[in-house]
Amino acid sequence: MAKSALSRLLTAAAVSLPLLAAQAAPAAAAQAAPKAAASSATPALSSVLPAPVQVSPDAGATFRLGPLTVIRTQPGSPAARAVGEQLARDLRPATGYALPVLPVAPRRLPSISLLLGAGESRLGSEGYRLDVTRQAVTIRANNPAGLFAGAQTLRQLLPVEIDSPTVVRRSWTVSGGSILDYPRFAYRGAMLDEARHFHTPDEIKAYVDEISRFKVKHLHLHLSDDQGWRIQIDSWPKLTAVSGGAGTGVDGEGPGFLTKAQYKDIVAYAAKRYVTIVPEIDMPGHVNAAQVAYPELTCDGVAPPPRTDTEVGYSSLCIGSETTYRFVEDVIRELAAMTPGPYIHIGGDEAHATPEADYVAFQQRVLPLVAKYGKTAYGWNEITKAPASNKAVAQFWDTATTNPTVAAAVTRGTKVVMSPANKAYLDMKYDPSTPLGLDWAAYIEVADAYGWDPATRVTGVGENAILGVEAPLWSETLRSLDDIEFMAFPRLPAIAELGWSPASTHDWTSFSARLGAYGPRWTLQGVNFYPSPQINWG
Ligand code: TNX
Repeated sequence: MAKSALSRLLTAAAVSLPLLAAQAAPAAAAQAAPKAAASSATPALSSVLPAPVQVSPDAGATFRLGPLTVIRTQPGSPAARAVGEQLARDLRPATGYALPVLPVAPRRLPSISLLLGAGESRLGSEGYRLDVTRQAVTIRANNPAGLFAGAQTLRQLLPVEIDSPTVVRRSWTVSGGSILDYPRFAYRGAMLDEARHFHTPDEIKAYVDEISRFKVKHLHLHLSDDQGWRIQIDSWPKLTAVSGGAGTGVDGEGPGFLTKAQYKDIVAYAAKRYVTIVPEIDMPGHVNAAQVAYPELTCDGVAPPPRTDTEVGYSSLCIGSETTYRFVEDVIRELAAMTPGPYIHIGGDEAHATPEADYVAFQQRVLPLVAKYGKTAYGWNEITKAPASNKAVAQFWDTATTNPTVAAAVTRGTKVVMSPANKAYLDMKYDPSTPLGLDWAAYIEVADAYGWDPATRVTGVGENAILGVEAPLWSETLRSLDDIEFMAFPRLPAIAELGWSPASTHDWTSFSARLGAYGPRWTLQGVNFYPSPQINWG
């Protein structure tokens, strides 16, 4: 509602301005124009989410994006060109400008340049340098991923109306100066639970668009659980035929699953936004849906009833059965074959129905299977009970700040992604009045999501052990994209900033001001965000 009202207003403003200018007395037009057009100022160079490493403003050097602006990309680099084309597609709707993408910029035309060969090793593979002068915006990076990150920064440096889906007549200016920027952690992720409620390929793509603006680089898809199985596996077709069918969501909703073609299409779509898909098949617990489809995956061979409630911890694969490992290997092989990213997530959480020794035996066989198919094994922190986890990535979801098993694994080489449930879980309610979500770990307001440091959170799990952070979104209570957005925003940018920005920039006053100024962008994008009372929305 707010979205369409605002876009109507903006459209009306865009249409009425020339009329005003033509009809009214010059003095009246001069008064009306700035009021209607300048509903927001040019953002300061320091207003970016997540906070950049270094910002050096130059008050004398405002850049003006105009109808003649061209986007120049590194000659000979199709990837740089693709980032330029994407940036042009992002900036055309609101500006209405042509923004041609060229390998050279004609002299004297204002240009946005995306250039490789930054020659600065500290920028790494994702960093960038952004320079704004009167004539040009220049983004330099070592890799196309850095150009994409710089382009996301540039979008935020343009006035908020740049996120309008329709043309807005205003002056498109960027504050002068330089930004030097690169991530603190390599892994910055979000997770979406496809199993409890299925979310369509279009909804997943929309989420990819929304998270990639904040330099989030991984989307972990939780593709199986007790209720449903959401990814096509050719060698076990009943997984989706039965457990991706009607009534397989929480409360009997559904159906839904991703075909291999849809999955590959999502992978390719995400890759264009420098987002890597991380698929998860949860085991040896959370497998009721698989056992409904294939009773031979239970120890007694009897199919359990389908489940659409939200209980956890009651199902287990049959650890002593070779059928189990044939199943697991088939699934991992097919998943690895359709996943170009480096990780296969094998779950491993809440296996309360699997005896401890069996759990370890299972992981000792399964963790190496992921490596056999060329991928790095990734699992919830319980996998650190198994010695084979020393080459894996463990996702810390505990609410406690000590976990000796995880700390011991770290000394053996295990890397950790931090997702403490009472800080990083996007499915937790903001407060008791939040209509969606759960509250078993905590109420998580924006200040709680932002108010922790991944490198000091857990005893014995320091900066060097940490691969990064991830914000999981479990979907027991979430159906639509609106629901997803309401829980993810505005907390996702908080987690993104903990993953990207140097610890030295951590500051609630700064973060909350930048977040507040971002609100109107979500409104213009049609993103349903929670208007937290902790934030002064711009
Ligand atoms: C715990 S956290 C789970 C999920 C639930 C979630 C709800 C974790 C690894 N497992 O099965 O969906 O809580 O917040």
